[in-house]
Amino acid sequence: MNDLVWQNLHLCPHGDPDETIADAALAVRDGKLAWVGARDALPREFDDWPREDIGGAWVTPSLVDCHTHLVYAGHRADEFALRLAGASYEEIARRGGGIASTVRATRLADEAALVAAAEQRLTALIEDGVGAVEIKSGYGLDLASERKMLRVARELGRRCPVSVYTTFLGAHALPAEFAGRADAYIDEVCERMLPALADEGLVDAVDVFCERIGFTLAQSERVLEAAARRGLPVKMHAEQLSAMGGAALAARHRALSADHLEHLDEAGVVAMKAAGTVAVLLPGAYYFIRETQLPPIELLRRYEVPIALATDSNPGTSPATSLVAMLNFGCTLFRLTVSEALQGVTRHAARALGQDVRHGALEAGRAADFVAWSVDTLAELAYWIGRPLAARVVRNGITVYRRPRPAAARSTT
Ligand code: DI6
Ligand code: FE
Repeated sequence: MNDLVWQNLHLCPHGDPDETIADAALAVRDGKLAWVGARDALPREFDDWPREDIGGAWVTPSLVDCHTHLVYAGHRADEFALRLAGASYEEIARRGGGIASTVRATRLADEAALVAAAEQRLTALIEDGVGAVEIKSGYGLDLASERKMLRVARELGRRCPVSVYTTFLGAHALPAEFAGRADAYIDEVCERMLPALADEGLVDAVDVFCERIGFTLAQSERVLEAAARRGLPVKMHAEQLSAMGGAALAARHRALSADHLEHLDEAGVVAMKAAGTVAVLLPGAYYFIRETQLPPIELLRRYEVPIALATDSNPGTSPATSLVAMLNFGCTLFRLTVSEALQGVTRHAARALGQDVRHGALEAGRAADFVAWSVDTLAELAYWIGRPLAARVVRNGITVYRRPRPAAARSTT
């Protein structure tokens, strides 16, 4: 069913603008790519398949948002106003605001309310070209509430035309009931919460916020070890607000990724390179908290550490629901090239999820997940800010989103 040849596309099969096919075709069988290449090389076996003409549009793999906190209740616009009046993110967190305020709201919300709130944000991502998304827990901070968040993430994966990968971030912040007892909370995370949630099939990976306002290196390492005992891949929020050595620790534990990394040093870069750990940069958070310490892009380039970009979509430091906007932020703020940025939201982001066999490239055998863009050049994807660019989003060979054409264009045809 749905066997189809998509033709007349300007294909960028691996998210690398230096590697494109001007007049390409994709043959899709049972939702998977049966063949990818130049249209004039299409094998004879596809001659009598139905055709869908894409009109010469640029086509890339669907984008991968490899770091989000999409599931939560409420928002923090009030805190934003406090920050505009001079308070820092860390000060607000130390006063019981910040993550703790979203935890209070999320604990009170039921699953249906959380699904409804997150589905709006996820829909915005999908209509922006995202075909796979990571969703973290971490606003529950007790077993029942973390379970609720992860169940909501799984439900979003069933409802919405996108692949959802869940990450257990029980060690995101210290819940109020454990004030002054961080080690006891880490016991709870490692010995009770993680095993229970993993047994329920709710956890695809494990993350920890290694930071002055989060958890120490020693506490973070215990979380990584607990994940390893369950055979679960790990990642880490590391070196965001201070240099703690989290990235090197993550690399020692063969982490899929270390994320944020503004304060990463050369030893951390070397360790990440050796371990194959992806550097996930989050320019939305850098922008929103007006960070000034830049991640060490030159070092990452010199050691050829793969760089991914993600939204970090969350209510406190990155209320962003456009991964395409992060292309512009990554290029403008971090001076990434367009090529680095595009590969950062396709193949490197897929690798940061440990899902590079499934997502982030268009090759025979993979899912037919791709986006047709209304741009003349790929550089426009990193150029426009806030302009909807995805004309058509295809998942498993089926169009799941088509951007309505403006009324003026419709009336002339
Ligand atoms: N780093 C972040 O940027 C988010 N979490 C984290 O560990 C912020 C989460 C929030 O402020 O709600
Ligand atoms: Fe984050």
